[in-house]
Amino acid sequence: MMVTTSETTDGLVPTVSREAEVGRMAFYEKARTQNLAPLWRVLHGLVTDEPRSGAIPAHWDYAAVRPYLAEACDLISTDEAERRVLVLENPGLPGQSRITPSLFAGLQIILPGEVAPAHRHVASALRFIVEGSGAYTAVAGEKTVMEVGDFVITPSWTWHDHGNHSDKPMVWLDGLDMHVVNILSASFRENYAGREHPVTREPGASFAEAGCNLLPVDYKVASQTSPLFSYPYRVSREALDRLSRARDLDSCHAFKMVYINPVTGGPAMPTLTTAIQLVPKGFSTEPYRSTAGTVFSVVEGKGDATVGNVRFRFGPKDHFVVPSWVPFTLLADEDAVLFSYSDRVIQEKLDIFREVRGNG
Ligand code: 1HN
Repeated sequence: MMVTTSETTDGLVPTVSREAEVGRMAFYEKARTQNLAPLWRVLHGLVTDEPRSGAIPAHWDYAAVRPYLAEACDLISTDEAERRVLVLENPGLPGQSRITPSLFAGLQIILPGEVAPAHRHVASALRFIVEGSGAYTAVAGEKTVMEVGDFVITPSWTWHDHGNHSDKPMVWLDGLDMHVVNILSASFRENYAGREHPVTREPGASFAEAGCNLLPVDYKVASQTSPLFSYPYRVSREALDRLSRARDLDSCHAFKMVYINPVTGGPAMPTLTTAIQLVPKGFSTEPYRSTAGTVFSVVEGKGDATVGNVRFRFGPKDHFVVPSWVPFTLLADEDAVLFSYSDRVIQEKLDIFREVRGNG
């Protein structure tokens, strides 16, 4: 009997019959001694008809997660952990520190008085603030105070440390591209000699330089990452509010804006597409799917998300993931604001991004 692609689920996708394979096993074993392997045994698993990410739809209710963050604080210090992060692991990819094959997501908690020591790495990171007020992150010698809903960038290979001088814990979502860096075997990291990197710039210096529709006259673009490393929520929230009055909503995204690098007009980060969206009360988005698996962090509002066959409620501080090529809809009971990130920008650079609007 011919075994076809769709009948197999084991990753071994023969284009040939299993019976005929028996007579070839000795050849395969012999070939293996010369580091040779037959492509025809794996071809359709390597080059699939459609995306097969292995990631499955998943969601993390903040009410369920928060006690684990608290318990982690009792069990380990930031000094010992370096970063006290609980990884949001996709249940379809257990033990791999992945929320999708290409994306890392984790929730980091830092207590009053703690410092997460300075280090740098090739992987770029984003922070999206979930709980607390007034802790700081220092990036390349400039401190930024963080508030709920702020989006903060740690560009590749920049020294960064975090500290909490407030009187409450602070929690944020960490999104990193290290899985992409690692598949390209391009990872480096190092610790800073001291716990904290010296502060060399005034707070707000980057905002003055690049955040006011002005640039220093001889400004030179130094990297593809936005020099604005903090995008405060009060600014993005107001933009969404005004946009919702100025434009018609999009049937699949309602009001969705991507964070950009104001110096280049390109995406804020070279490897991660980041966005903030408003789904107005009572609105239900049309089904949408794309090849860019996407992580969501809910800021405001409640509603229902349907991701493939999985339906769940979402509310503030919840997280969920929509894997590549899985259709999803959002229905808001109240005005809902969601932050999201994906690897879309990489796919666009490679000319491989695909999306389908509606029930296509
Ligand atoms: C990292 O350096 C941070 O700097 C957070 O806060 C999360 C997850 C994996 C690897 C490095 C940080 C991280 C991380």
